[in-house]
Amino acid sequence: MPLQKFQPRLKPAAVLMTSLIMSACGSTSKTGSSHANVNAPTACATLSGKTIGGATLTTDLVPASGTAPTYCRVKGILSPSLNFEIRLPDTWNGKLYYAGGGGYDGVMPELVVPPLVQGYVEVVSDSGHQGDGMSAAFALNDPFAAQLFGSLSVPTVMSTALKTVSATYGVPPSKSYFEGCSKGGQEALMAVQRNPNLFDGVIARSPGYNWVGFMGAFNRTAKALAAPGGAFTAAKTALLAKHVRDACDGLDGVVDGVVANPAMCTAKVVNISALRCAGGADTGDLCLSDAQLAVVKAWTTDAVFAGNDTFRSKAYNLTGNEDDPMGFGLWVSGDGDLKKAGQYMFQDTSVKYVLARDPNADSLKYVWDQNQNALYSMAALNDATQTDIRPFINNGGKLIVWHGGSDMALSVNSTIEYMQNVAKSVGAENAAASTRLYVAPGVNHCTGGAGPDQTDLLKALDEWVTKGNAPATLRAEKVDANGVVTRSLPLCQYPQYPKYTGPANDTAAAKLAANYTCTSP
Ligand SMILES: [Ca+2]
Repeated sequence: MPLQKFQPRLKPAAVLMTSLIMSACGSTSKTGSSHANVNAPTACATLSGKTIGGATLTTDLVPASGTAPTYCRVKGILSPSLNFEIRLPDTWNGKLYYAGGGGYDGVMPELVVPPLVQGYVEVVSDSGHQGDGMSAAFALNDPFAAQLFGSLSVPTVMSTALKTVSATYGVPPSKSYFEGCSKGGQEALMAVQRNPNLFDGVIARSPGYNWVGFMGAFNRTAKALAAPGGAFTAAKTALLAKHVRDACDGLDGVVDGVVANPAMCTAKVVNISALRCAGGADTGDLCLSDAQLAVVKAWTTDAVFAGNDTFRSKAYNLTGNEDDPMGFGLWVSGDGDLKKAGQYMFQDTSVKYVLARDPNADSLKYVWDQNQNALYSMAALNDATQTDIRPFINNGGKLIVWHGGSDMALSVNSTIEYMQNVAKSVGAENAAASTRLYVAPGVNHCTGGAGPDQTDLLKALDEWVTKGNAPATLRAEKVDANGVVTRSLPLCQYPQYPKYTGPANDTAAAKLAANYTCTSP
């Protein structure tokens, strides 16, 4: 079947809110059980007007469109304003797939086609409020909405979804999975930590799990960019990216626009000071001013704040992909117009509506850890930083964590640090038996980028949960608008990276996963 194609739109909110896309070409499961005769029209007829779990359901039959099959769309609202949708397939495979949201949520996630094609019941919600995914305004005067957003919407909606599945098919799902990216990745880890029995398997992609830390890092970088002479135009970003590629691209065995082995791309190798403008003032597009070098320094050093030891965000790597259209300009610099950058917008709305609780507050003058009560409150709501996930593991849960190596929204190094701390907390044996960490080189936030971004993680998770086939090296593909695979790489278990081991100076060979070997750095 054709692979799902993600169409990137050049807005951070859109990226965050439509970031659940993954390729999938697994065959449709056929369970042959008693629910096999409940097709989508029957499901709609069964559920229309019913009140389940406190929500009165409305249904409509959505006809097949493009790659999406016919399905029954069930809508409901849990009081006061938690909107959810349950999407019931024509032929149920007996399992449930819950897709996470993005940003500050507030909108219903779009249909994720591959799980529906595979016969999953699909569940989504707006997380409890309606609004702009780039705005935290909902949280100012509605503490319940803030709690739903932070941690309660998923278990609340799941309670109703499980009852709805049983009412439709006569049996609950045999397995339930959660997958989300960015805020959805936070929702994934939140479920693992606080509702360890809710899902049999969880996929956390590019998780924004350390809300206090990553928003604080956004604030620090924004201040560096706002300093006199600190602004980064697209030309400055292109200069930086090329400098990094020239130094590091070939260190993984092939010059292909992807720095796949960041461990070798050290500060010494990059030697960023070689870009300094003579005298330190900005003298044009061929060098960086001292203020711009200070931005790079902020970007590439850990951000650590007063208070709890989880109030931190790891440094970002220089990847050589800073000039990607979905890279540094979109997320960090705004190409010289800071207030258009995703990170600026997120930290600004967080200061106004969550920390300072003053819509007129100036985030660039706000000291991130000046109000410890505010930080602890934000962490209590949103931080999924617990590392002892033994309740989830002991319940048989399997966790796949994935992060794009060139993510310029959330640092891949923070995710690596979290998983290293999980291993310390649960023990290496538990971690190896029940968790996996993959870093996809050259991939942007959730999707897109120079590197192959598509891997069927749901299929890997399902085979792990249902058959005990633990995932090892997976396969990542880059797919063009026509569904054609244009490049592939092995998706290696961290800390391994795909080292090129094919013929030299062979552009075609460099595009094939078979010519790479997962290698320790
Ligand atoms: Ca390379």
